[in-house]
Amino acid sequence: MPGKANKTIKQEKKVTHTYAKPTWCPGCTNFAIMHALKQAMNDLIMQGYQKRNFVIVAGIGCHGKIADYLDVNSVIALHGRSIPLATGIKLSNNKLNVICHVGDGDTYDEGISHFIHAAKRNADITVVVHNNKVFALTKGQPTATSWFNQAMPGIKSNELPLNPIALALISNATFVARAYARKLEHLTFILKQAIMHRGFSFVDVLQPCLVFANPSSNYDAAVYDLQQHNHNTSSLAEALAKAYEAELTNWTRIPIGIFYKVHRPVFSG
Ligand SMILES: Cc1ncc(C[n+]2csc(CCOP(=O)(O)OP(=O)(O)O)c2C)c(N)n1
Ligand SMILES: [Mg+2]
Repeated sequence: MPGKANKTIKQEKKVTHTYAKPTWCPGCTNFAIMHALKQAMNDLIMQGYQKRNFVIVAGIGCHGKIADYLDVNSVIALHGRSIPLATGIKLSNNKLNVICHVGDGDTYDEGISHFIHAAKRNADITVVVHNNKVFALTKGQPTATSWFNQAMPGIKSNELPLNPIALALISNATFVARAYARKLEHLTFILKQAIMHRGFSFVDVLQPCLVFANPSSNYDAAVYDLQQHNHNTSSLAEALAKAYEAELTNWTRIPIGIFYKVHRPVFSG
């Protein structure tokens, strides 16, 4: 029956889950990011994107397991090296939509120079950082974004946290956004915008780790959507000012959404 055959093909085109059993902790906010990514890809497939063109490049860490749980092309890179691998994959086949799912330790510690240079050269990839402010898989060491004096098992961070949004902006990234794992609809929207962007798109996702690094502020009450507050996404000055709002208000007001979006020629080798 032609109708039945069509339905089968349509279902196969959608992104779904693999048979791998998730080993994330119960209630881990990585589940929400995985759900949002799946939804974002399926929405884009409805708009004409092809499932076979999505490639996830994951880092090493709790976040990286996302690659095992979704049935799309994926590769898990060496710790800190997802971004150069993703850049190479995109250069080898321009049709691909290459999405890095990486950790804060992975990206803002081990792989920080790759992050800066990929942004600077406008590599045509998407980088989604699961920013839980901790090396979670190795059980709770501080990363570059850990809070000042963040208590962790056996160790304390006594450094001021890095500001990833400001770092992306001064590195000349052409799409800079922040999302929050518990604002699922918004996160899905931002992931879609990032994937659709031509050039280096970056999303820092606030991803509370329930075991090793509870946020020192109440994200739920503090986040607000920049796109509901007349933010001008083409102004670097406005983006930089907003990039510091969370720090300057002691994380009582946290802008989420698109800080900056411009177009520049992409890196083509
Ligand atoms: C080159 C290298 N250095 C260190 C490690 C050990 N290591 C494995 S997972 C991990 C923590 C990753 O933290 P993050 O990137 O923040 O991811 P999360 O587990 O928090 O999602 C570390 C340090 C490694 N595998 N390779
Ligand atoms: Mg982490």
